[in-house]
Amino acid sequence: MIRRGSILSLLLLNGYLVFSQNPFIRNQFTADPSAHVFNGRVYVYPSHDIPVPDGKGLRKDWFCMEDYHGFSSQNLVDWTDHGVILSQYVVPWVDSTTYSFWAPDCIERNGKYYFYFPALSRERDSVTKRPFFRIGVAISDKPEGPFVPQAKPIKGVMGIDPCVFIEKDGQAYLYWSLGHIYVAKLKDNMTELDSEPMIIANLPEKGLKEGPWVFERNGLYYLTFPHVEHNIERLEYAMGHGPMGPFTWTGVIMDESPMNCWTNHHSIVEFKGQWYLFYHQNALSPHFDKNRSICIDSLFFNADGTIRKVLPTHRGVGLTNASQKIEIDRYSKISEQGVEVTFNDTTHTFEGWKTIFSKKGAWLQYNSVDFEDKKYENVEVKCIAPKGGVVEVRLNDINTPIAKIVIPPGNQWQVIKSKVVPLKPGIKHVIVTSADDRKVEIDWMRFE
Ligand code: FUB
Repeated sequence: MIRRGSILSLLLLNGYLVFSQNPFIRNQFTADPSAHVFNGRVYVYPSHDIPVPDGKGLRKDWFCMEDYHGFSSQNLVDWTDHGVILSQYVVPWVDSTTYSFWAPDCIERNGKYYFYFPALSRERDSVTKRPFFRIGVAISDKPEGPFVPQAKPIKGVMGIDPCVFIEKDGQAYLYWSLGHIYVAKLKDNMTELDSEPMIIANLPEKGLKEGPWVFERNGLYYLTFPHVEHNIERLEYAMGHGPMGPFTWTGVIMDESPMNCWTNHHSIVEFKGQWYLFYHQNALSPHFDKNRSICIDSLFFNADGTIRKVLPTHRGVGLTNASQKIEIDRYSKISEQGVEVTFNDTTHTFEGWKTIFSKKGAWLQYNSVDFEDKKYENVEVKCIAPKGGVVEVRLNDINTPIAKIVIPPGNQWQVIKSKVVPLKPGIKHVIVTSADDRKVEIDWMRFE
């Protein structure tokens, strides 16, 4: 018989992660997410930020990336980490002292998967004698890799942030950035240019532009990109009638990071009839914005094809099963006073967050919890209340509390189990309210 603990270890060994909230990868830093749907699953190819190892990388306060992981999910909630899909040490042309595996992309063509990645090459600029960015390709039979790199980078391309788009007629296009945003056709072999690089015109002249992402919807072509209009990047877009434009600057998809992360880098993908924006922030590294974390939120279009601005959320997307840990610190709405969210452990941020209630009536709401067709009898809450405390749990479709959690005084985490009233199945929003002014900290709750 397999015990519950053994199943958990098995899942962890296979890199199984369950997070529908933002950020959705919490055991490592990730950035620059390129998302694609392959074989009915969403695959995300991010950069893999690491804290700069002593004496390594380019600078202590700079990006440091030595490999790429691939992630996939069939529901945007349960994620599989496919492990290292490409390491800088196996690419012959890359200067592996530079830890410069920046934003990648991946595309499928005729059953093969082509992974495009920028890195500082072993070549040196003839004037500055410094390394410069090239873009390489690595190939696999599977979207999860491992990918085998080509011996040389793509001829004629210098820059970062590759993005590949294949038009309905089969023509593939490579986009990248280096001050401007460039486009060129790719040959059928997907490893060589088939046209001269062209600068995409009509984009903002001032302020850094990078990270192009191109997609088509209803015959309209979208060139989306991070741009520094003020002091840090925001996500903007231009629309056109073909993959090479001409494009017209149209608007802002996401404003500057509320956490002041200097970069943002995104992708936009449709999955099961809903469009999603993948992007990054520095939620798990508030004091060093070169250690970033990838997030997802839903994206919507107006009737004329323009994109509605996306507000970054903690809640993210997807349903949370009522019997799984509901991390209420990833709330959907919160009262203005008497409740705050802090890290469980500020030196080990991968331990996540907790919610601290300190005022009677303070509340937060966590949306889209799936109360399946099951009988729930109890709610378990992991909490601490130094002087004791009481919180009540409500659902959006019932006016009276469904559970009252009475927490005995103590300075250690404890899991308190309380009875819940009989519940109808369905998808509901969970609202947690403090019943008095005593301080109560909550890590998570779940129904059983
Ligand atoms: O991740 C390194 C660089 O930061 C990316 O290539 C840029 O797009 C920015 O996100």
